[in-house]
Amino acid sequence: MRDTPIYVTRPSLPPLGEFITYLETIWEEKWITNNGSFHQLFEKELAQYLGVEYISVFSNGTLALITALRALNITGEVITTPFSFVATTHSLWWNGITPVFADIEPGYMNIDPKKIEEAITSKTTAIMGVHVYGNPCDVEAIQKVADKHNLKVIYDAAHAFGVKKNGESILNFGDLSVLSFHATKTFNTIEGGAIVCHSAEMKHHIDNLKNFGFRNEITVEEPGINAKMNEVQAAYGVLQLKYVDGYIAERKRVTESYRTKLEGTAGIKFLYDMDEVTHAYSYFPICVDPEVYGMQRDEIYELMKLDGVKTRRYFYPLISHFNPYCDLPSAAKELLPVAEKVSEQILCLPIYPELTEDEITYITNLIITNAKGSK
Ligand code: T4K
Repeated sequence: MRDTPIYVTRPSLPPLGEFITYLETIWEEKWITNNGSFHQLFEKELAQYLGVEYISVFSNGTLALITALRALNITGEVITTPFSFVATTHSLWWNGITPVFADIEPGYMNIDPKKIEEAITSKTTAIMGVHVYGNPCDVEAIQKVADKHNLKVIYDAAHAFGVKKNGESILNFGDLSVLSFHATKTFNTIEGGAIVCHSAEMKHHIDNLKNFGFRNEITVEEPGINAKMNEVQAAYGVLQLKYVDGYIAERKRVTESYRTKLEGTAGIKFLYDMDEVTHAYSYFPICVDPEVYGMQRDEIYELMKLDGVKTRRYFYPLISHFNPYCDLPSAAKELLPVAEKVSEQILCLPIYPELTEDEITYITNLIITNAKGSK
């Protein structure tokens, strides 16, 4: 048992001294929220870094998801994945939309475009996919289904900061994409999020929505919300952009080290690589096949916890098992066999830039020595 636990993640913090300099500027300007200068600078630099044209930053990813649906006026039913963080489906609920769960494909654990088509009814207005662990959904196939049935496409891209496919930002697909900058993410602003859109008009609309719906001092255009990012978060974000490439490089190191050390362990599977994808290495998920590994995922999870390694079962239980959603017809287990199985086998190992090679060896040894057939 270790003296200090190894958590599934630790936030990447920018140098404190530099951050204090930024804070001093905010203190001098006495402009601490409501589209201040750091907010404006952050949006500009973020758009450049991500390779997108229009971005609106938010106080967190969940409010950004809720606002994205509102911005597109989505109603009725939306087809989505049960294999995600619960905020994905909650954002539908908060808009009075009925979630319709479709199963995932086993390779990347993202929503299966074939299952989307089967779930379409006369009430369907949109598809909400999630780039789980930053692995892109099959965006081309999803767009094809959407075009055929005249549906909007929203991507929950909470895990997909900086992810590119064939050199193109994954955030440029679909009608809107939503990021999270929560403390646990590859890129964080403590709490935070953003919506990526494709026109100046839409950005203007989203900017108004996150500011109570005000168009100007005396005109409220629509019922908006307060989801603005404050200046302290935005300044922190501007600073983080200077360091994020380093964070990603270290996460890549951790990923490669895990792969090398765990390669060939019976019953442990990695997610497939996508050759054409530039990753953000947000998570390091493995699948534990109990028949081959000789132990259930939950057993190895508990054993590792006892040894001070706090892995997480993202995403278990499935969203479709949670109280608000379990009675929906689409939540029936027999309709979601792949998601049900994956959710029983998935285990996310610790990943963050400061994770040392010794710690990685400690973690992988726990997995290897508990495997069936090892001494
Ligand atoms: N869509 C998707 C697909 C998402 O994954 C998320 C968020 C969202 C939407 C919503 O975006 P936000 O509204 O959050 O911006 C965490 C995060 O709270 C959540 O942001 C994230 N997904 C989800 C996957 O994970 P928990 O309940 O697992 O977090 P927690 O507090 O247990 O933290 C995990 C580990 O991180 C801890 O064991 C220790 C470490 N940690 C955490 C914090 C907050 C630290 O070392 N320091 C810290 O300050 O949900």
